[in-house]
Amino acid sequence: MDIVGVNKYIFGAPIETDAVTADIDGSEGNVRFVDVSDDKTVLTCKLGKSDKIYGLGEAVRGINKRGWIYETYCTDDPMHTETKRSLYGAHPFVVVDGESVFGLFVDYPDKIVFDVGYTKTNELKITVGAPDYTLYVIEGDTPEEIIKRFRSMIGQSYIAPFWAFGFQQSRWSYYTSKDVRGIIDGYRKNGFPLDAVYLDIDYMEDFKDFTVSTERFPNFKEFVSKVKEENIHLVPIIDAGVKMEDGYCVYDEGKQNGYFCKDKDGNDFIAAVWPGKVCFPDFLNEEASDWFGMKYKTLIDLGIDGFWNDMNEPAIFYSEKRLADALEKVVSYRGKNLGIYDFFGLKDVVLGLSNSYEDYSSMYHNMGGRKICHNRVHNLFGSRMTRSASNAFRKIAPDKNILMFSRASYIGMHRCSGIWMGDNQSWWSHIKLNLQMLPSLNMCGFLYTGADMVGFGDNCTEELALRWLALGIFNPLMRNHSALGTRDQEFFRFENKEAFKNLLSLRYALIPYLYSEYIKAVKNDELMFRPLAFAFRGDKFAEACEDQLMVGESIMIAPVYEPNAIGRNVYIPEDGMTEVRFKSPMQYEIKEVAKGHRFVEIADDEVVIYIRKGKALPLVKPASCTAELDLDTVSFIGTPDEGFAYTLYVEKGAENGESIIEEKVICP
Ligand code: MIG
Repeated sequence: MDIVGVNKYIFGAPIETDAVTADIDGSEGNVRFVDVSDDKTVLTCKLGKSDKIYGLGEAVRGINKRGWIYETYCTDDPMHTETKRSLYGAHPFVVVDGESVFGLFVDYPDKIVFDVGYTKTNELKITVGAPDYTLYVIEGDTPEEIIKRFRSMIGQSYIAPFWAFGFQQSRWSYYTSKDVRGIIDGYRKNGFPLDAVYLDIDYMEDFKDFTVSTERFPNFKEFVSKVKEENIHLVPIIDAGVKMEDGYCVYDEGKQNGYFCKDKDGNDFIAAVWPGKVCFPDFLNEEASDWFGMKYKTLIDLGIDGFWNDMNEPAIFYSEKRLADALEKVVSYRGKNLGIYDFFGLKDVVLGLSNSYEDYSSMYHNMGGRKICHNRVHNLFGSRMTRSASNAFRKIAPDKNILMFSRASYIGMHRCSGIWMGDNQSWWSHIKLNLQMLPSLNMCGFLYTGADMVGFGDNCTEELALRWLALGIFNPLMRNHSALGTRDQEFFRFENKEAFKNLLSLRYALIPYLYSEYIKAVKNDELMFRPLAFAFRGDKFAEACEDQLMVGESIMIAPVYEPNAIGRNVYIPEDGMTEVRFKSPMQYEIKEVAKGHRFVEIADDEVVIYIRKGKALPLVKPASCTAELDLDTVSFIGTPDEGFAYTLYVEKGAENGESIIEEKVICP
């Protein structure tokens, strides 16, 4: 592929990551922005007072990333407070939008620090741990042009199966097939739509990957096919760690063939996660990776057609060695009169057991015969796990497009999988974080994504659930998921059933639009969720807007994300937008609105959206699942220009493991 406007600079001896698929000639040496004092500084660059920085994918804070310090480092951390520097995915791509406009992709699979006006308010500084990386400087007139160029460098984004645009219900955990049955009935009997139910770690036998508890899920194959007849897909979780247990075939095969990560002496590296002691498949080793991928066949043969890969940063509760050291240290405190610093020291010993840098430093990979310390390739681990599965799916079931999404990720993985936004909380601020992360992830190629709706950790309220749902219906991955021990939050459990049912039905009415806009974003290397700053360049209010989004070509959303609100301030960026106030897909009011700021009353059982002037929004008759959506029922709302035509994408089966997609042009 011919990519113009990209300059590639190779420093030292970078590790091959596969993030970039385009052939781009590289040169060694200095870049024009570079003003570096040492070889670990990728660059420093001055920022004008109003320059904006976009990108960084999965991260806390706003769409404009300015004013914080971020680290791209796959991290298992369920507390997504605004002071965190990294989350589960590592997406080292930024766009500087100011007097000069340019994009930067630092291809380097260990930690990179992006100091975006934190240490010095007027400076962007990027540093790496070792001077072995590839820097791409991407030119373009606008952020969107740069993003498009970047996306064309890294290859086309993953296309999820159509059914995965349906509503999906999850919880840690539905323990038995009876529990799952109860969830399906809860939705179906109340007339709520549903397409999938998730199986979290407790479906397994002792947390062993690719096993199913025969006690809790007897006749699993029959059960899967029974619920499939009701148009429900079951989506099991797969964890990165393989339980150490002689006689468990995945462990035995991995051990015999040397497929696990090693310690410095060449023995299998042993950590502890859910099953107790585990070994990690060496996903950086092609042969081991191919082997693990084919293991998904066990579940695919039972009728499973969707998976989520978890704990693949990889998350480590503790390692044998560190636990031994820690216990020794703890014992050393015995009998001491603990001063306050000793006391904190003691606490740190225990708190520091999980996900420790020392553990990652003592784990080794075999990359094409080279022994590579995990530290150097940390951010590739989860991506390679997921790629191993996706490569295998094509061999195992080429006639299906199997759903796949992962928790950890690096750029490049967007070609074979989606991601979810990890363990958020039932907090009001996390509705906004969900909104802000969507465009940032799109910039980095991740289009099939969504947050755990209504919040994973902590207890939600009915009001929070309704408000979150009003944004959730636009997430491509629309999944309600919650943590062990939290309040039940399946939508049929709440009091105002009618409201939940209406909002869920609205999602189904919107699916053909959302799916089509998603496919367009994939095919054209564009954003499905655009900041107003991109759509209305030069308008200072649009450029500062952090809580509204353009979704596809026709609409703008402005959800409520505060408790006890009667509505919110909305910025209307252009004249002639159509405000649509939905009570249900069938019941809505329309009015034309003029450019400017306005307070819009929005009740918690309503969704208000805005259709762009000259555009129209296709809606279909809602159904109880995606399989029953009838595209012949499309109708349009809005004020389409004369000659307006809408390009609809429709999935027609699968081939080579990918959806076959048909294009249909329809007119209002
Ligand atoms: O340590 O499998 O992000 O979605 O429910 C927690 C249990 C492990 C973390 C995942 C979450 C999942 C949970 N897992």
